[in-house]
Order: sequence, then C-alpha cells, then structure tokens
Amino acid sequence: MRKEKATLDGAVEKVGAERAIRMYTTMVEIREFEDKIRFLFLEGNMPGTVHQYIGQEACAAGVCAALQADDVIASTHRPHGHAIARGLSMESIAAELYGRKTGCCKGKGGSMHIGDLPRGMLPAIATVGDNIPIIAGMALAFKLSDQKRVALSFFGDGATNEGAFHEGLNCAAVFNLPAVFVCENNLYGASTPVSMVMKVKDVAERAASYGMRSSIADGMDVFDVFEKASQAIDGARAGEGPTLLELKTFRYSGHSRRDPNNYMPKEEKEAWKQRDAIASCEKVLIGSGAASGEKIEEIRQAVTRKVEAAMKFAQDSPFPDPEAVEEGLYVNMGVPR
Ligand SMILES: Cc1ncc(C[n+]2csc(CCOP(=O)(O)OP(=O)(O)O)c2C)c(N)n1
Ligand SMILES: [Mg+2]
Repeated sequence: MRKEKATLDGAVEKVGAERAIRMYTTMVEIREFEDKIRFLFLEGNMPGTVHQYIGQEACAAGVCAALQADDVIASTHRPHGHAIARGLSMESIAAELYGRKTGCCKGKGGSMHIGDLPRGMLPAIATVGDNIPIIAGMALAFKLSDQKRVALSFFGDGATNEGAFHEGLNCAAVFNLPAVFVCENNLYGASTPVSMVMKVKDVAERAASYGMRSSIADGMDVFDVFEKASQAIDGARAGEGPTLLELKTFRYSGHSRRDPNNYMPKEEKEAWKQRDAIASCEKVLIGSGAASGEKIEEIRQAVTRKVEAAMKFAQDSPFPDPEAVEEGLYVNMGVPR
C-alpha cells in the first residue's frame, strides 16, 4: 500500500507523462496482441507453437523505453513482447507468426525467431541462454569501433544455469563491455520452479562472481523497471561496464501453448495477478492526473483496432515464394570464410 502511494506521487513526475503513457500503451499492446494470438490458436487458425508473454509486460516496456534507437536487443523463445516494445511493426510480427512473406523474417523464422536488426532487435534465439554471449560479442564490437551503443540481452531464470550465461557475463565483465543482461525471473523454467535448480535467493547475486554490477527491479512495476534499466543502460553507454538486472515477474499462461500450467499453485497465480502491471500503471496514470479514464479507454480501443489490423494484414499476406528458399543463407551472403 505504502509503495503504491509512493509510486503515485513520484513515478509519473520522474519519467514524464508522455513516457508514462507510452509505456502503458506498449504494455496494453503486448497484452492484447498475446490475447488475440491465444484466441486464434484455440480456433486452430494459427500454425506452430508460441510461448506467451502475458504477465511480464512491464519488463519489456520498461527496459525498451530506456534504450536509444541504435542500441540492439536479443531475445529468446518468448520474444513477442520484446519485439513490440522495441518498436517492430505489429503487422510484421503477426505476419511472421503466420509464416507470410511480409513477416519480419520473411516468414521463414516464426514465433521463436522474431527480430529485425535495422530496428534494433536480433532475430530471437530460442536455445536457452545462447543470446547472452552473442550480445557480449556485439557489445565488444561496439566498444572496439568506438560506437556509443549498448547491447542488451533478455533471458529467463532458467538461462542462468547454462554455461553460456557464465561465459558471456564473465567476458563482458573482463572487457568492461557496454552490455546489459536482463534476467526476467518468472520463477519457473518450463514446469520447474526456480528454487529446485538454484541455491541462491536472487539471480542478481550471481553477478558478484564476475565482479559485475547488479540490480533488482519489481517486474510488475513499469516505473521501477524503467528506472533500474536506465541506470544500467546509461552506465553501459558511459563506459561503466555491464550490469546484471534481475526483474521479478511472473507469466500467467503455461510455458507454451500446449502447457495447461497445472504445476503452479492457484494461490501463487492469484497473488501475482493481484499485482498486475497494467492495472497498477493505469491506477498511477489516473491517480496522478496524467491520463483520464476516457483517455485510457481511447488507448485501449486504438490498440484493439491496431491488433485487428495487424492480424488481417498477416492473414491477407502471401506465403514466401518457393524460389526464395535459399535467400538469406549464410553460405550465399558473400561473407568471407
Ligand atoms: C539449451 C536448451 N535447453 C532446453 C530448451 C527447451 N526449453 C525451451 S524454454 C525452456 C525453459 C526456459 O526457462 P527460462 O529461461 O526461465 O525462460 P522462461 O520460459 O521462463 O521465459 C526450456 C527448457 C532449449 N530451448 N534450449
Ligand atoms: Mg523462467
């Protein structure tokens, strides 16, 4: 209660009403997009499988709001929220899910490889933990070429038990790289509770073993996420080296589309939903006077229209041409070997 009051008083003032409304809109876009996908899957209308981001919206929205246009992010098997928050066009994300030519990966990647490098997002990497050393590599390239850009990796708690996490973070620390490592700790790696596979209380503790800075934010509070992410990103850009930022969050849905999610205690799910990031942000916006109830309704209706239009665009788009099957292969790109 006390925390909510503090947020009400200071949060919007700190970030400015415009940014606060933008972060809220991003969260609503992610939620509505994911809800629509869920519906389309249940209808048997959409191919493949998906890992949904519902519940974690404040993480992507708060972190991406702190980035600059030429920074780069990398994501995981759960990338839709990151892609929307990074500003990829919703049409191109939807079309990718439908395997259409107009998708951000020309329909050849699907849900787990969403990305668009010119827009600052590497095509997502679904092998758990494997985007971490790649982001360290990109940060090294930025540093060696004297560019003031930041490379940022999103990953889950499960990834922090992979070798790639330890190698990537150690390397970034040793070379003092402009990198940020964002762990969305949603308390589960598929059906496994994090407490069964990690003896330390917080993922953030792990940074100490690399001599790296760390911080923890409430992943259900977009203002807290934005503040901690800004410190990490601005610090990396200023040459202060990498940070491990842990966001405490929760996914409301199953791990993937086919997971009925029976392993999560009902009370646990309910407790997290009580702290829903979108509902809390809405309260803050209205309570602080940054937005009226009508404005909120207007935003929600505009987002619903945007999601509908994106799905229609995707469904009406053509499939890739068979002749394009070899386009984009590394072997055909003229890269020196
Ligand atoms: C190296 C590797 N092992 C296993 C998998 C199968 N797998 C996909 S997601 C996942 C769980 C990942 O959990 P976490 O990192 O916490 O991310 P979350 O799903 O919670 O977002 C697993 C085991 C994989 N993709 N890659
Ligand atoms: Mg997890």
